[in-house]
Formats: sequence, structure tokens, C-alpha cells
Amino acid sequence: MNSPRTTRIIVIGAGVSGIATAITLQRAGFHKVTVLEKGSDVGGVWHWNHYPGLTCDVPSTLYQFGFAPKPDWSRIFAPGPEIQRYLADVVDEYGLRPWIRLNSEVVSAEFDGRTWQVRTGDGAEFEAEFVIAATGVLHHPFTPPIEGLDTFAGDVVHTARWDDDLVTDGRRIAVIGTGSTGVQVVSALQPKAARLAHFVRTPQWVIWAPMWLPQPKLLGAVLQRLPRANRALYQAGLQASRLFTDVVTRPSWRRKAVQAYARLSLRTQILDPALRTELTPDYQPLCKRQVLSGTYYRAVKARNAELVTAPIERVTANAVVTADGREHEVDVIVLATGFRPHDYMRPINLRGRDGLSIDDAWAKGPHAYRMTAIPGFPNLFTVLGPNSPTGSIPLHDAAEVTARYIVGWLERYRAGEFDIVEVTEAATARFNAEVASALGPTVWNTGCNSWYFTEEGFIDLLPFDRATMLTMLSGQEDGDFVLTGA
Ligand code: N01
Repeated sequence: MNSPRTTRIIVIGAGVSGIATAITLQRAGFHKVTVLEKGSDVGGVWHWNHYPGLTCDVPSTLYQFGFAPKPDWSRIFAPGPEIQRYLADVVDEYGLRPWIRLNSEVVSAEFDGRTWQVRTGDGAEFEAEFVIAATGVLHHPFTPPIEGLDTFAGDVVHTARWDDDLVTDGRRIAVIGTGSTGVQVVSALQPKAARLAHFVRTPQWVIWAPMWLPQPKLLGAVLQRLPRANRALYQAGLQASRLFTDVVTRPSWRRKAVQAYARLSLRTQILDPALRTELTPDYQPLCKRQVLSGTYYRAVKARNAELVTAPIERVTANAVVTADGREHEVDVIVLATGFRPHDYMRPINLRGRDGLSIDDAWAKGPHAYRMTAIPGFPNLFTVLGPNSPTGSIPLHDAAEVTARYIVGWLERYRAGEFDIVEVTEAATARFNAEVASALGPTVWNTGCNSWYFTEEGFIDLLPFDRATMLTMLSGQEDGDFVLTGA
């Protein structure tokens, strides 16, 4: 019997999906793995984001790896720094550090017909049989092209690149944007601001939730002593999360119930009719990525706060000017304006078979086979790539399931079954047609603008439940791929 082939693998990114991938590879006995990470530490979004008020609005029980459930979260909804620490701890616990090269931004990855040639910004070069892109979705901050923003004399900061030295207490603050981030940062900054103006272009439904609830210490202590119970709790959470998928993927009584709760959250907390009108969206709850907060409505009602719904016209040296002619004088502008989520892997000069660039391959928007394989890009896979279930299924779980699927291919390569694997256009088109049809009855398709939409107007999410995802990624269907060599 032949000895297993050496398999060199480059993983791009050491965030949630990169860590899940590296550990899945490690557990399958792959040891020639290099993880190239652009940031100065692991953690992905949890490394880059450290704005005031950063909290995970997904319960911690579901926002962790199945192979490393943490027994003792401080809160039901963990604060950002604790999640970042958890991710770093997992990396240490699994001894991954020697594989990870920090401050290493991949600038090009080219397939030469046999192997991938990968280069980082500092000029280092790597060769590998496989590349796995775990580059994340919410990675590139979006700065809106507001006239005069660059002439503002005070401080301008994007939430995803927060300056920890920035003083906000006692100052006049403008926060632009009302997604999950805007709502969290407004709640955190308002109490100590001199004044806070929240610029809301499109109001959001904000579901009331007690984000501050501690996880009982006793529970943490018990789960620490009983790892099996801890894993069982995680599994129970995963099973329970199926109910949430149904809420977003098709009309159901559960969707109606959550939407009624969203409306109730607004009605019971905002009693002033004028303010309530301004805060009432003209689309269904859950259509955009749902925002949860137990403090936002209180913050915008405060005496030092103002909700500004008139469109922003321009920024001057000391003010944000709105279309109604008002000049809102401020000292600090906080851009909670989100990300460019569909720029997967870009601006890497990514070139697949015969020099095909990812920009050309995706001229009509990002698309992949089952979230992970791209025609024209042999021996390359993505984790949390196009159509990832960022709106319905726990993220860590989706990353682990995808990583296991990829490892299935790599094991076959290692066993010498093929040299090159590439998904076909036909299989990718078929998968995308299935997705498009299943997106019809989703709540994301009920008439709102959101970051889920690509520029081409497609909803970049997975409209299936977890069971379907598991089936979809349970084994390789050779008929959907071209296998060559060996
Ligand atoms: O970004 P967003 P985010 N003038 O894209 C507004 C995850 N997350 O950073 O709706 C005025 O949702 C824009 O307005 P509009 C989560 O998945 C998770 O808040 O386009 N406003 C919108 O209000 C989330 O969904 C956690 O009209 C402008 C806002 O900016 C995702 O990150 C915590 C504008 C952008 O909202 C992104 O959330 C935080 C302009 N020119 C975030 N341009 C967890 O707890 C844009 N806007 C896990």
C-alpha cells in the first residue's frame, strides 16, 4: 500500500472559520498546514472589532465551537473581548500557534496547473497543493461617500477600526448607522456623551433582549466538572436553533410570533407617538439582520440624545448637515455603517485555472457550489464563503461542517485518488438555482434593503435548515466535480 501523500495546505484567515478549519485538519492528521492571518492576532471580526458596547447578540452557548464548548461564559450574551479571548484560548489549547503566521496579508494566490503559489504582503512565498479561504464575510469596513467627511476637523472613527484612545465622554457625538453595531454603540456612548445624535437612514426593528444577563456561576462550575453535560447542552442548543431557521426561511406561525414580539418591543418602550413613528420601519421585522438590544430605545429617549432621520447632506469642519438645512455640531463622528460583505477574498489577486481571475469569474456576483467550491478554481475551497448561513444557522457549526466536508476531499487526495479536483459549472449553476428558488419565501425577500443583497440583487444567504446543510455537505458527489491525475 502506498504511503499517504504529503499534503500542503494554506488556510487564509485565523478567524472563526479559519480556526475551525485548522483544527479539523489537525484532527484528521494533516500537519503541513500554514494559516496566513492579516491581523496582529487571531479572532477575525472579534480581533478587529472592539468598539464600546460590543456584545454578541447570539447566545454564547451557540456562538462557540462544538469541539470546544466553554462552560463558564460570563453572560448569556458574551461581551466581545471575552469571545476574542475564547478564540485565542482555543488556538492555544489545540497548539495551533506554530501553524499561524500573523501580520501576513495574502496578496496573491495563483494556481499553476499543479500547485498553488501564494504570496503575502511582506514578500514571503508559499507553495501548497490546496488553499482554503476562510477570509470572512464582515471584513472590509464600508465608509460611505458623504460629501465633506474628509474635511471634518474632529475625530472620525469606523466602529470596525475603533481607536481605543478616542475620548467620547463629555463630547458631542454623531453616530451614523443603525444596524446591530450602531444600536450597540449608541447604547454604550449615550450615557456619558455631552450630546449624541443618532443618524438613522432606515429605522430597524429592535427586539428587546436582556443582553446583560449573567450566566449563573453555579452552572459554569457544574459544566466545568461535567464536560459531557457541557457538550450535551451545546447539542441541545443546536437542536433548538432549528426553530430559528424556520422563522426566517418560510412563513410560519413562529415567524409571526417573533415579528409580533418585535412590534411589541417598540410599542411598549417608545410611548411618544412622534418618536415611535420615526422609529417604525416600513418593512417586516426579520427582513434585515435582526437587531437585539435591551438598552437602545432607552438611550434614544434620553435627554442628551436625538434621533435624526433627515438624510445626511454633507459634513463640514464641525457639523453634520442634513437635508432639512439643520447643522448638527459635533466633535466626533462614529461610522457604524457596516461592511462590504461580498468582497470575499478580494483584493487578493486570486487566479485559478489558465489564469482566470476571481473578479472575472464573479463578474456577475459571488457564487459557489454548496458555499465552498468555485468552478475555475481547482484545489481551492471556501469556508463561510458565498451563501453561508450567516442569517439562520449557528456560524461556528456551519464552519465546522464545511471544514469536515473539505477534509473529506483532502483525505482522498492524500490517499492518492486524484491530483486535482474542480467543481463543474453545471453543478454550481444547479445549486445556485436551488438556492434562488428556496429564497423566495424567506423573510429576507419581503422588501427591505440589507447587507444580505449583492450588488446584482441576489440574497447571499443559505435558505435551508441545518439538516439540509448537513446532507448537502455530508459526502462528496463525484459527478459534480472533475477529478484528474493519479
Ligand atoms: O452594519 P449594517 P452593522 N448614510 O450593514 C447605514 C454583524 N454584527 O455593522 O439601512 C446613513 O447592518 C445603513 O443604513 P441603511 C451582524 O450580522 C453582529 O451594524 O442602508 N446611513 C445601516 O443602518 C450585522 O448585521 C454583532 O439605510 C448609512 C448601517 O449604516 C452585521 O454585523 C454585532 C449610510 C449599516 O448597518 C453588520 O452590522 C454587530 C449613509 N451614507 C454586528 N451608509 C453580534 O452581536 C450606510 N448607512 C454578533
